[in-house]
Amino acid sequence: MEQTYVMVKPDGVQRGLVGEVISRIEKRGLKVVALRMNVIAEATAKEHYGEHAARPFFPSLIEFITSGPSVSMVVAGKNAVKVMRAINGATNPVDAAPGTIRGDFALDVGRNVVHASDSPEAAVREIAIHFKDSEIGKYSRVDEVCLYE
Ligand code: YYY
Ligand code: MG
Repeated sequence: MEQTYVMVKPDGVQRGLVGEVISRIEKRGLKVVALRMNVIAEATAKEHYGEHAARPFFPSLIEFITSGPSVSMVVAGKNAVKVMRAINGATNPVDAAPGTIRGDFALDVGRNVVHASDSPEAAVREIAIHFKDSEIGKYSRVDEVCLYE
């Protein structure tokens, strides 16, 4: 099963949206296999968002993402990377469709509630930044027999 890295950002935590986000992930059939709430260290945030280091929004992005507790997850399932990006919606909430997390709960690109890896390669990289192998659980959902053909 494919795995992806998902974060409920500090705005999502402070707005009480952790349960809403996890609920959408679980209802879709994806499986949460690792979960932690913590304040992400600055160095970790810079590594995580390294591809954006030269962008003008980088300093404010790092400041925001380390400003309070966030929730990190590893989410597994068939096409988990692509499905999770679709659940989150477009980066800028103004372009995010209703029914997506960002389309339902956000207005500003810098306060878009959630993160998810944008490719399988990025997922492997990001999972390794945030979790040890031993922190990733292995279990079956009892509904997998119905979810998968
Ligand atoms: O992967 P995703 O989160 O959908 O978007 P990215 O293009 O990777 O940007 C990461 C993060 O940076 C975005 O979720 C909000 C923030 N950001 C911003 O504050 N201003 C921008 N113009 C673009 C991105
Ligand atoms: Mg991204």
